[in-house]
Amino acid sequence: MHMNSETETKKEHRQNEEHRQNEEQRGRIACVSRNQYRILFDGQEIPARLGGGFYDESPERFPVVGDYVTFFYNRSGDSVIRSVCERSSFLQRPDQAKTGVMQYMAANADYTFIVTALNHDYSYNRIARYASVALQGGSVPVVILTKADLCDDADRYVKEAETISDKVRVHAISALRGIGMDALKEYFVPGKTICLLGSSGAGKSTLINAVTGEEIMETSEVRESDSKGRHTTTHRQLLMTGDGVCIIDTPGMREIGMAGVQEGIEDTFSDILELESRCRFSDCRHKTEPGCAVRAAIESGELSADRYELYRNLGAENTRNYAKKKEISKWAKAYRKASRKGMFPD
Ligand SMILES: Nc1nc2c(ncn2[C@@H]2O[C@H](COP(=O)(O)OP(=O)(O)OP(=O)(O)O)[C@@H](O)[C@H]2O)c(=O)[nH]1
Ligand SMILES: [Mg+2]
Repeated sequence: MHMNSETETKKEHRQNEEHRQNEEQRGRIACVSRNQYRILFDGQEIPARLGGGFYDESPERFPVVGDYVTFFYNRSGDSVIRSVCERSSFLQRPDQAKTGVMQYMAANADYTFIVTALNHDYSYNRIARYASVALQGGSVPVVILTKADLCDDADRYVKEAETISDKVRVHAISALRGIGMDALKEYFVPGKTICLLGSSGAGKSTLINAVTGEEIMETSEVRESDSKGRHTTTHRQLLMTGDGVCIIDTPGMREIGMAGVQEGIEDTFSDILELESRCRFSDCRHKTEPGCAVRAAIESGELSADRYELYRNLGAENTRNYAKKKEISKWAKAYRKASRKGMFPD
């Protein structure tokens, strides 16, 4: 009797599995390594690869970590990804080789934590860059100043970082000493996704371990002399906590270039845009024109000259990279077209 019911359960399980295999399923990309994907599905990670439908797609249509995808489930091997669902946000940056090609970092992050340590790592300029990328991508930027236990003057940095943009909120924490962690609870809400970006050694993985209460991610010491990290996290990884919060850990970035982020920059520096709109002449270059609201604001101290210069520089960098990207995508399109026609041997 006992044996029988066990066999029945097994049979039922097998039938369920078969049923699931033949149906299209929905899951979420947990990590990507070259053309190997891992999908978070039914509480576990399963291996997957792209279906043939992606052959003609442009690179930004390929799945990235955080993407919701539909796929054909394969219990005993690679599942096959059919399509990428519409993204609510998309974080991207130009590649470090400065070829104008974009690197697609993460999709569907509700919040982007801009993680910066309160040591040599802290940079007003870099935080403004990350904020522009997050806003451009449709994700809410939150600045997390880590290692507050090592800094005598954390409040001064919080105040300064708050002047970067009225779109960013700033928190100083110490994941190791448990300082300021309560303030982060409002972001770690079931169903929400948080992506952590920042330099190597800033404390991204340490923060994840502190929040989850487990040593999920590997961490390692920074170099004494300049507080630089050792690139401990080597790939982007989506994790789901027991209460259903998704966290994306990423490898530390050396720099974050500006490309395709004009609106993000304008959003970050929306106060400057507002000033520009108040100039007497609509084509004011804010140099010698009379009735220039930007110059007046700098003279009165309402706008810092450094911040205005940063806004101009980021915009100029973005325009340069945009021209390069356009040129490259023209070539890439021509190449794809030619290879479809069989003009290139395999
Ligand atoms: N004192 C102090 N040290 C911290 C804090 N947070 C992280 N650290 C230390 O900083 C070092 C680097 O932390 P990680 O979490 O590995 O940094 P990461 O940002 O994940 O670095 P990558 O994976 O290389 O991008 C470790 O030795 C941590 O213990 C903190 O709040 N206070
Ligand atoms: Mg890490």
